[in-house]
Amino acid sequence: MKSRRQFLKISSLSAAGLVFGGGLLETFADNLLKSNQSYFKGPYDFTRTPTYCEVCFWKCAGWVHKDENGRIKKIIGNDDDPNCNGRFCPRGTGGVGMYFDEDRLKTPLIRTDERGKQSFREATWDEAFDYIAAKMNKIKEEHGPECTALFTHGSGGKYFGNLLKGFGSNNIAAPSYAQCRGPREVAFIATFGQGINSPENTDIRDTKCLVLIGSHLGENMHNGQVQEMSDAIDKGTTIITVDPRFSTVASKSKYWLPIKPSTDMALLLSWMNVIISEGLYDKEYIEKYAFGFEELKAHVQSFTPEWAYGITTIKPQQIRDTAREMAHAAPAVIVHPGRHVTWYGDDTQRLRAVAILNALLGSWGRRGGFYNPAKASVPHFHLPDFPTPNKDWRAAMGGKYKLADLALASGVCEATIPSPEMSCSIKGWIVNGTNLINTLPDQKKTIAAIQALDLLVVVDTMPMEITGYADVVLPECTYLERYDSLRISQGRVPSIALRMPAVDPLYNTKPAFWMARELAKKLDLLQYFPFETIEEEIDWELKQVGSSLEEMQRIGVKLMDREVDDLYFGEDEDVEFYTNTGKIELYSTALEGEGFDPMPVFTQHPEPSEGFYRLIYGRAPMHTFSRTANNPNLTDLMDENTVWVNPKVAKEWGLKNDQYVYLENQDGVISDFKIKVRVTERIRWDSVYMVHGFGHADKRLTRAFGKGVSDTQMITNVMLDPIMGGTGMRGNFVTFRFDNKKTEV
Ligand SMILES: Nc1nc2c(c(=O)[nH]1)N[C@H]1C(S)=C(S)[C@@H](COP(=O)(O)OP(=O)(O)OC[C@H]3O[C@@H](n4cnc5c(=O)[nH]c(N)nc54)[C@H](O)[C@@H]3O)O[C@H]1N2
Ligand SMILES: Nc1nc2c(c(=O)[nH]1)N[C@H]1C(S)=C(S)[C@@H](COP(=O)(O)OP(=O)(O)OC[C@H]3O[C@@H](n4cnc5c(=O)[nH]c(N)nc54)[C@H](O)[C@@H]3O)O[C@H]1N2
Ligand code: SF4
Ligand SMILES: [Mo]
Repeated sequence: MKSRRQFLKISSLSAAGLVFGGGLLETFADNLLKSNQSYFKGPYDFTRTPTYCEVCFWKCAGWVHKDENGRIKKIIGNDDDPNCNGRFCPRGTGGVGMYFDEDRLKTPLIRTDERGKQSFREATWDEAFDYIAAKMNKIKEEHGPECTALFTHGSGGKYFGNLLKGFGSNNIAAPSYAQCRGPREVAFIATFGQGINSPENTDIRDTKCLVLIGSHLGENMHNGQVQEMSDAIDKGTTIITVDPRFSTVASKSKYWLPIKPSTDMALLLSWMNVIISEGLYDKEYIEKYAFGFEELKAHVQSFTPEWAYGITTIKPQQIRDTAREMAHAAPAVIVHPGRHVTWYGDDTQRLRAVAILNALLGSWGRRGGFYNPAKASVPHFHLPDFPTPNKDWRAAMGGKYKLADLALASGVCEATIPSPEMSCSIKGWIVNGTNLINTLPDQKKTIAAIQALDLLVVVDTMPMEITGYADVVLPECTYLERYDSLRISQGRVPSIALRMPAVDPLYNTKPAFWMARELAKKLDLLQYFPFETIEEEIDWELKQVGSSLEEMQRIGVKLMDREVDDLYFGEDEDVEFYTNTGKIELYSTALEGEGFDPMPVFTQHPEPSEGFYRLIYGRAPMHTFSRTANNPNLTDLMDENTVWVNPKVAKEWGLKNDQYVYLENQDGVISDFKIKVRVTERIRWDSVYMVHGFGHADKRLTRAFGKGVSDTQMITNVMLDPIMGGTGMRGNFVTFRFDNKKTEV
């Protein structure tokens, strides 16, 4: 294997061998200008360039530092950035590994054998774009432009999005909705008329009581929240953790409620029962702002802690104590809405229960509860109108899921599989920055959709599983080698952050902006790309808000003023909520209007049968999904996942710590690879736990291939949320095997 030092020699930057500073600065800038047409405006300190992190979607802003030879040394947080306060998490610090990873995609590829076989030939960019444009035009002629779709997660989405919209389709979806936070957004919009979004508007900094229901902050390393939580813990804030697993944060909590998985709704309803029956709710707040209190009161009357005990296994006294603890802290209390909430199919209703509980405690709009976030309004250059598509994914799905406020990645996938009910199924996908094979549950379905396509284009930095199915692979340079659209985050203070290249792209890789624009040329859509370079576009945008590219290159992050001083509700303020009634809807008229329960009800979910255990999953602090699975810096810290098994279960099966086993799920799917057993009291006996993002099946990922088990492979039962189409993934059960031979039937 090449050492990193040797590897770096290929970079034109270090090949230039320049020592910069002083008089050499301009030569250096000239060189950069020639080599990648960067739009640098000097003079400034080239040893430190601004970026925002692409390792997860918290998008912390930081500085990339280089040594005197122009080699990347480290990334550190930008002190002015509210998302990170100058500190990166371990993944962000290890992000440079994405640049150094010698398994990266290096040049455009065109498939030579059937999909999934991973056989490609190298191609020029021009050939690749010609191929794509010809196929897209053919789809347009034969089926209409709306039979194309974009899946995207991460920065380049804006440009591929404009390309697709200009082409005539608005099937644009991200797995961060129907596989992640979708139910939360729909539930909070139904209740408060406003979603949570990202970064979450939880006022953890000033909270007195933080309730985490399956949200595993600390392992979920979303930076700002984790920092605020750890400060809060130091200040003695009460933490209540509800988790079938003794998570890292459970160990810092005053109360750990090891709930029986899938029964959270019962706990939430009984908390409401205690808070209402003991008169602990915020009467003034409810009186002034809420709609449907009497209905809710009647609805939860029978959901006593004794009732919930039988379902959740949480003792009635603990339910009462924790409810009182929350009420005592109110309104500086947060019943945290979580983020990855697609669990059991009734997720929108569970998150409605979370929202209602917050309303009863009066925490929405209050200090230490949920603040009102602000976002910088940065004008975009006015583009010509996009053509109106004849239909979209929703129409293809028969108009279901009216309350979903964004497209469903799983819905677009579904609309690709030809079926008699569908007049046109989707024929072409562009997939940017999302490894759909490991991201969408029910891999068989994802692959069936892919096999029905006329065109699959994948834009990625790594040879992830999804690239193995592509007709054309377009290698993007990493975030350290490119500009991207500005980061415009919501927060207490509106902020913008710049990402610019710290170094030239290695190999024959290019940024998304360039790819989308080159494709636009081939498709005659250049009117949607009025700027020749992204630098010009960013500079134009920045100038509309009194900044410039040159300023942002120097400072990286700019804080703006809030337009109105409305972080919290004022004393006795009249507030109108964006709901049908203009009130906080404890009783949801929107859900009722669509034929759903206006107040959350408890549903009993299937339990594992004898010898099977519920598969639950989560995050490790040093990895982000499969994004980091092959990152040399982070695999050094953790290179495989383990399966957590309760000692009682281990004894029954004769399992020992560190022993490798295969898993088999309820549908007879056996894991491709084996996984190490971790025997621990920290998991309930009815469940097993693993970290998502491992068990990679693409051999081109030399560090990640075959390491651990992919939870996605085991998730074949999808519990669909009838309200918004979220894909509940925790209704899968696994058992242990000592080989992976398929039993003959
Ligand atoms: N089984 C299971 N499924 C899940 C989850 C789970 O916990 N378990 N979690 C769900 C959640 S919460 C979410 S948000 C989604 C996330 O789903 P995804 O966003 O699809 O996550 P990844 O699998 O990391 O895929 C990211 C892809 O982007 C590529 N990439 C990284 N950097 C760049 C870049 O700069 N440019 C380009 N073009 N590509 C890049 C990576 O190589 C990788 O192929 O998954 C959901 N699906
Ligand atoms: N390090 C790191 N941090 C990340 C990410 C990452 O990949 N790596 N991804 C980010 C993203 S996109 C997201 S969406 C978030 C997701 O992070 P969160 O929203 O915090 O968590 P989840 O993945 O929903 O939940 C995981 C926890 O739920 C518990 N759990 C399982 N079943 C149940 C149940 O029935 N009831 C209850 N109460 N708990 C249960 C598990 O034991 C585990 O502790 O993390 C974000 N932060
Ligand atoms: S939380 Fe960590 S990985 Fe995510 S953007 Fe921030 S530094 Fe990067
Ligand atoms: Mo997510």
